[in-house]
Amino acid sequence: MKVLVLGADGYLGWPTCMYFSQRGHEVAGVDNYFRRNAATELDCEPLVPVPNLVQRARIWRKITGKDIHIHIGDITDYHFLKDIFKNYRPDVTIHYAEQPSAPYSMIDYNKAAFTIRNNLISTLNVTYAVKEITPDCHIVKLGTMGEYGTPNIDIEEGWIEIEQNGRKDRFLFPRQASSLYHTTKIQDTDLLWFYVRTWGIRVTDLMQGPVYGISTDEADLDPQLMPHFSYDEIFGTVLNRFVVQAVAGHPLTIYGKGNQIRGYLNIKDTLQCVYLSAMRPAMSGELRIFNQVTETFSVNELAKKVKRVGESLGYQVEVRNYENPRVEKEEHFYNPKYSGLLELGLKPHYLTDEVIEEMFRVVEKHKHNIHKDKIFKGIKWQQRSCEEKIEIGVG
Ligand code: USQ
Repeated sequence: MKVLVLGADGYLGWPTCMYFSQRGHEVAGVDNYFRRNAATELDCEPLVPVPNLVQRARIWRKITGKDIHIHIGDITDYHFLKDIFKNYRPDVTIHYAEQPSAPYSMIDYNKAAFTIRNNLISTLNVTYAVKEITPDCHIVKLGTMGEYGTPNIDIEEGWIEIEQNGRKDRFLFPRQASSLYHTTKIQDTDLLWFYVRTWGIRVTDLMQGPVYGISTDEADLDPQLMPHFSYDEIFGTVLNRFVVQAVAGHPLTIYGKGNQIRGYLNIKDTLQCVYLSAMRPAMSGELRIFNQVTETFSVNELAKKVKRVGESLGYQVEVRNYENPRVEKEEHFYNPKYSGLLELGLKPHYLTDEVIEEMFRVVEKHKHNIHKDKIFKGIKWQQRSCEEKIEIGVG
């Protein structure tokens, strides 16, 4: 297959490029370096500095003899994207090219406007390029479990049948997110559903939970092939942050009561899920939705696991409840269904103590890169004043 990965420089994008390439597919990766530039602007560099995308593709070729074609540019520029489609003609486009952070989207007006513009226009452009140039190309789009929020009913896999006054119909499952970023993902889903109905394109929308992990089979071939692994409050996901905090001797930062439950998955399983989706495409005129998680935990449960493993390795791990900077429910029902990807053949890597220990081992090697002051700045969903924003150094 000819695979086009949009957002190829990110935490998931680069491992995805290598995963497909390793399995014999032709891969092209596109990125505008948003994530690198934002990390520099906001002083939140990843744990391990990674070479740029062109350099990583060169290292990959040296090790495996395989090419990954790189294009640096912004897919919100339609002409740039259209040219790539015209020249490359992908069979599948994996769309990760979005601003992926909930805290980033809540910093201020400009970041909110950027998130809306970037995420919605990039999705619009992908659908247009597919329609105009490669109508049969399957779009695999990364959505988020956060689209559903935390409703007081079971979360179905994308769709729900509703019976009302003796009549029935099937709708997108109700969505109500708790950040502007997550809200743009709801809007993406709506946009895709509109174009699926109208143009008959084929789309898989993956509702992914927070991802953890630093190792993949391909990344482990060379330290320079590692993913962007963030531990800061803006781009780091909770379990990755907790492991770094434990190694750094920083208290684990539980927001609020810590009873927030989410569905999690190992980065290795993200790769499998995207691969399985690409190999078994949605049909023309189908918006196929999978809930991309392998198990659910509360924040307290994650902290407990990290503390237990950390202490078995000789660390003193303190767990602390911080005033929750977010507006989210801290006690809620949570019961998502997630059988679709298992039925496609997903073999989950569950969160065992051994997996957490392996994360500790990698983080330990790069301990000297941890800046404790990047761990918690307190980006609030409801900032009280401009002064407060300036204090946290992101104004
Ligand atoms: N949390 C803490 N302490 C921390 C960081 C987070 O208690 O130091 C809590 C949050 O309040 C939240 C939960 O942990 O209740 C998950 O937070 P997160 O930062 O790991 O994940 P989130 O902001 O929801 O976003 C991440 C990815 C995003 C993806 C999403 C999937 O950054 O791209 O869409 O996970 S989901 O959460 O299912 O919507």
